[in-house]
Amino acid sequence: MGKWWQEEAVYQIYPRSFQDSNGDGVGDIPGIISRLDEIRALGAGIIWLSPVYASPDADNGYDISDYRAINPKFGTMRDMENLISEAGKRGIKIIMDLVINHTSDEHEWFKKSRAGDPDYKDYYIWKAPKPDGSPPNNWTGFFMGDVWEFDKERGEYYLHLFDKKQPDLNYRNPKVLEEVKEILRFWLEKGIRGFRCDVINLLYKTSFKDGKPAIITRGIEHYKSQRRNHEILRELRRDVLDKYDCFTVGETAMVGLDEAKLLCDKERGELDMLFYFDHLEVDRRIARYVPKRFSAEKLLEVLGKWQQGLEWNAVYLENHDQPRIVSHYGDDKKYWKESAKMLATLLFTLRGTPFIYQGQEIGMTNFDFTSMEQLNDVESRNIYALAKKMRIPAAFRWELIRTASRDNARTPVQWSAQTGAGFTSGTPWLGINSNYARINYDAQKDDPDSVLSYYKKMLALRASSATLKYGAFKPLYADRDVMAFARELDGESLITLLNFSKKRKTALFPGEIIISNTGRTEQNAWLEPYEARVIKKNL
Ligand code: ISL
Repeated sequence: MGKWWQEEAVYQIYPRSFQDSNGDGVGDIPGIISRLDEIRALGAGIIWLSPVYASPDADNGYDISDYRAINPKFGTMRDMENLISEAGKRGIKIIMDLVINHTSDEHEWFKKSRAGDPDYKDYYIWKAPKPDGSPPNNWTGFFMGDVWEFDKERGEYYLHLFDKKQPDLNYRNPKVLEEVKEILRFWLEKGIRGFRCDVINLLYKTSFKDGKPAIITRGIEHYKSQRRNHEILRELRRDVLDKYDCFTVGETAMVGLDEAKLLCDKERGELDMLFYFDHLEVDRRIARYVPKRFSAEKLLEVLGKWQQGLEWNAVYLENHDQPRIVSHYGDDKKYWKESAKMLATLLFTLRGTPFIYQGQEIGMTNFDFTSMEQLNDVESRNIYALAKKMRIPAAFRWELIRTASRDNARTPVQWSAQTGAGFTSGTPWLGINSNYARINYDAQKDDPDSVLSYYKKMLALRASSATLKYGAFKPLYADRDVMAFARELDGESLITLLNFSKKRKTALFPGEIIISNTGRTEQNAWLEPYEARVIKKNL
């Protein structure tokens, strides 16, 4: 038996798109409470709640204006306490998003800092302009634009790696870290059992020299996983987290394996696990924006590297920043159901804590928007504007957005075939995919052959199998379309065999089929399009 956060699966909720309870078109905390039974029925024991803190929503809550208050769109502090206790009654623990690289520019700290208040003036990263008035250095940001914003009131530039409404905190100022510790204590005392730590490897900026030439995030070598960043994580652990039964999962931007090994090293005590991105970018260049051909061989190579390189992984295929996996590595048309189940087979047979993103369990697909006006995401809008400036043709620009936009994952959860998809009785804040009449929770909940039922079966299988939870990972075979790997423990081997293509493929690993997405129980020598099998063998 491992720790509780190794035994359980996590369900990520992006609150504004999960369940609306009051008809204002925005999901809310009472809505989440009304769906706890569905999450329990799925088999997840932990919820990761994307930000619900007070926020002007320039980046949908990842710009926090008060860490101790709830965004009124989502409810009240009482609703939040109620959620923690209602979840607890069902055996579900809650972790929150911890966004401490930056705050909102509407946070009190920033307002005071900008005004030059002596207690707050060094809470953020302020620099004088160069003699010609230009920004302090040549860095570029994560949202495809400038990282320096000139503030007239203060007469200086402030740093923002993300949107200009997300100024970066200054971790050279020891007071900032003390504030963060207090915020952690505040939520842990309320019964929160851990944190997903937003861009947690970017906290400390060691130098402000110009960056090396790069297309995006020029300058990152001066602030990614710096020595002091590691120390900060250890300090948070020692002074706060160690006093509670909780865990952390870091979201680590552009992280490499060597860096990750340090961040997750048990003895060092920095993070319990982390999210990397390599496995979602095997068919992409420049983060996720330029396509290249998919290869199962490449995917297995990447997965194998991380599965074997780290003692424990955070395993995921979707989140609120990524396109839907069935539209990405699967087929959201003819083989929608088969490929959604095949990808579930992959997710739950890897070694680590599995993370399911809302809607993934019913095979939700990318959005079906047809124009930029339908999008909300700040990153997508910036990329579109940049591409326009670069004179990239309109059709190509749209293609970029369509395949990679973060809004693909942010359309409301499709609960039923009713108007508003059972998400809202009002006008949804972001368009609902018109396939909701076909793809929805109600249509799947009692159908033993549905994607949802398959997720439940896979979760139950993982829960009952020490080999799937703790067995060693061993790559077995891969080509462009097919992959096979084994999980091995105490003389048992469970082999996952997956077809990522629309073609029939020859492949055979002898043994007993314990689950398959075709319902097949007898072995044969080929795989149907997107077929998945888990095969048991004694070693
Ligand atoms: O999206 C990414 C990977 O494909 C990365 O660029 C990176 O994960 C991301 O930009 C950082 O994301 C996190 O912090 C952002 C916020 O907008 C995202 O929603 C959040 O997940 C700033 O807080």
